[in-house]
Amino acid sequence: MITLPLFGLFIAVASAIPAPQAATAVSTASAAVATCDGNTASDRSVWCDYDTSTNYYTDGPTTGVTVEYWLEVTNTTLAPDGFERIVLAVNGTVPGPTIEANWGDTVVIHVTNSLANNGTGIHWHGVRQNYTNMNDGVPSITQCPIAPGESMSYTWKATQYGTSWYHSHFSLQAWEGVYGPIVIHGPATGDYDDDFGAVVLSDWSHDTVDALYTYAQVSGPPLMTTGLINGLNAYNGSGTRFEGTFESGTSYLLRVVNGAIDTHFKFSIDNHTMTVIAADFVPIVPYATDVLDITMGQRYDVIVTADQDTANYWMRAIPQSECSNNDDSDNIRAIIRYDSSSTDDPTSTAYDYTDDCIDEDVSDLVPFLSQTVVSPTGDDLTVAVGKNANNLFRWQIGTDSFAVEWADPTILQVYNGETSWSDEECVYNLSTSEQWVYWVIETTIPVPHPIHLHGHDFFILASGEFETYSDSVTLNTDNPPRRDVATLPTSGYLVIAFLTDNPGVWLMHCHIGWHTSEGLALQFVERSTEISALVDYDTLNSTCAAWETYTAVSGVEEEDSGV
Ligand SMILES: *[C@@H]1O[C@H](CO)[C@@H](O)[C@H](O)[C@H]1NC(C)=O
Ligand SMILES: *[C@@H]1O[C@H](CO)[C@@H](O)[C@H](O)[C@H]1NC(C)=O
Ligand SMILES: *[C@@H]1O[C@H](CO)[C@@H](O)[C@H](O)[C@H]1NC(C)=O
Ligand SMILES: *[C@@H]1O[C@H](CO)[C@@H](O)[C@H](O)[C@H]1NC(C)=O
Ligand SMILES: *[C@@H]1O[C@H](CO)[C@@H](O)[C@H](O)[C@H]1NC(C)=O
Ligand SMILES: *[C@@H]1O[C@H](CO)[C@@H](O)[C@H](O)[C@H]1NC(C)=O
Ligand SMILES: *[C@@H]1O[C@H](CO)[C@@H](O)[C@H](O)[C@H]1NC(C)=O
Ligand SMILES: *[C@@H]1O[C@H](CO)[C@@H](O)[C@H](O)[C@H]1NC(C)=O
Ligand SMILES: [Cu+2]
Repeated sequence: MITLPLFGLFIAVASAIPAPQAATAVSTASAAVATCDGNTASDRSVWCDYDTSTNYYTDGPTTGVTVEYWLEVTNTTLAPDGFERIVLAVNGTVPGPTIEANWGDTVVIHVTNSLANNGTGIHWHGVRQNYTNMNDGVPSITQCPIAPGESMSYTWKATQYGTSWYHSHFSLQAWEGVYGPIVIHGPATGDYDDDFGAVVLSDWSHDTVDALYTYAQVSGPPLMTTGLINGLNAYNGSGTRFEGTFESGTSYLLRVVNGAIDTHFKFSIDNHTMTVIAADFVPIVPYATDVLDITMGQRYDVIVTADQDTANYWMRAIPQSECSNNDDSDNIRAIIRYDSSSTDDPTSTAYDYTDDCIDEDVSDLVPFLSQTVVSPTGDDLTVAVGKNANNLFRWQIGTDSFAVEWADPTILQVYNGETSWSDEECVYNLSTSEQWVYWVIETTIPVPHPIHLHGHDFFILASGEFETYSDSVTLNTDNPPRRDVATLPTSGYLVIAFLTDNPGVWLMHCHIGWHTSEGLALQFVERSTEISALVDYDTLNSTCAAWETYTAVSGVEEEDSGV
């Protein structure tokens, strides 16, 4: 049992917050709310001595509390949608246990790889890893893969608050089931009564993604069988849907995460309007919507009030056919019940929507904490696709398709004084500190890509669909939307900027699993001269040594980009 001490008030999480949803059972959500002095249902903006106006990039609480988790990656058999298959899972469930902490806590997570035939490495998606680059969990970049039978501990401070997820960054393993929610309790820009907890959306196939990768490389994205909400769905007459209970009159904070390999969802709850209060780890000025666009890797915190008739309602995650390929699009559903004793299926009707794959409108995503981008300098990066010598799809962003070695992480190379890089390592050297950097990311290909940046939130200066970037495009530098995943629109452009305030080796990549594996990534070495001092060499060295020992025996081959 983990205890989560709250500024002098100690509560046992296990009794206050329900266990993560097991993939075999129906779960009803409704979590206790963690609060700090001043934080009440009628004013969620306050958090002890801090509040939603605190500049969390430079300031924030230090609780002195360490929350510790032990996670085990295993090979098991589950039937998330009623169909049994091999899955790789964290602690035997999909999603794995929720990592919970308070803003300002130190989080320590011990990860054990109990798989026989894969390495692993867990990335804490969106977590800034402020001066803790080695804990970013990316094999080939910040560590060697954790070999079978081995463990590695990750330590980071929760300098942000809100919702995210952790997932394996080894090969396609995340989408075999190695993921789970992250909840960092803190203030909020909208008021709510209860914390509903995470609502993790994913796509799902009856074949493993490792098996589908061959097809993906030859023919493009495979058709997915269905999708899951919090690891559950009913498919073809079997399986059980996720269920949640609403008490009439109560307002709930739902923490929506898109953990899919290749699906842009529109998320909605029939008859209910959502108030959106955070985009990724960035609190925003609240706005209302009935249907929410959420692409891979993105999160939205939304408040939903149980203000409708006592009935059952569908919660829906609808793959958008413009960019997603799913055989069960109308059936990726969960149930919200006002009367928890009811067992009837809802009869509610979906909101209308237009099938497309664009982000929520930038005019709605206004960060509550205003920040300005000053005199950025940068580069133009083109996203393109081709076939390699073996006639397999390879994507690129910038000059080359990304390919790096599991056994030779960049951070170790920097530690060892390396300063020259091969083309396919796609290294950008950002040596100046506290400088605004921008990248114009462009594509002429009619496929949108969710672009994810490690180690920073980025600022969205401009974007356009079916448009070519030119110097006449106006860049919005005055409190533009800020987050860690944004869509490079279909045949369009995305201009992002970020501040070099976090020394380390960081990845920027497309969050479509197939594309990451096929090379749509780059890395940047930020303030390289400061990196060695941040490295825990013993951990890096022993993880790599164990990986070398494993590969010498298993002969495992790297058939992807290495991330
Ligand atoms: C990030 O780390 C640096 C260096 O340790 C520290 O000065 C800064 O206060 C940290 N930022 C936050 C928000 O904790
Ligand atoms: C996960 O499983 C490990 C044992 O494999 C156990 O020690 C740990 O408490 C579990 N963690 C959670 C959060 O359930
Ligand atoms: C999981 O177990 C299956 C069946 O035993 C095996 O074929 C597969 O290689 C295992 N996967 C990993 C990653 O260990
Ligand atoms: C991981 O294990 C799966 C079997 O579960 C296998 O198909 C796949 O090739 C392995 N991947 C790597 C990179 O070892
Ligand atoms: C659906 O279930 C029926 C009856 O059990 C079975 O015959 C059929 O193969 C299943 N279809 C799919 C697509 O799984
Ligand atoms: C949901 O909204 C529709 C359209 O406004 C309405 O016809 C229906 O009665 C509502 N359902 C319930 C259960 O209130
Ligand atoms: C990055 O560029 C700076 C300035 O030219 C140089 O001192 C440093 O060694 C370079 N770092 C890497 C890792 O290439
Ligand atoms: C680990 O450290 C030892 C001793 O310094 C060194 O011989 C070995 O090459 C290192 N291994 C790796 C993988 O860096
Ligand atoms: Cu992509």
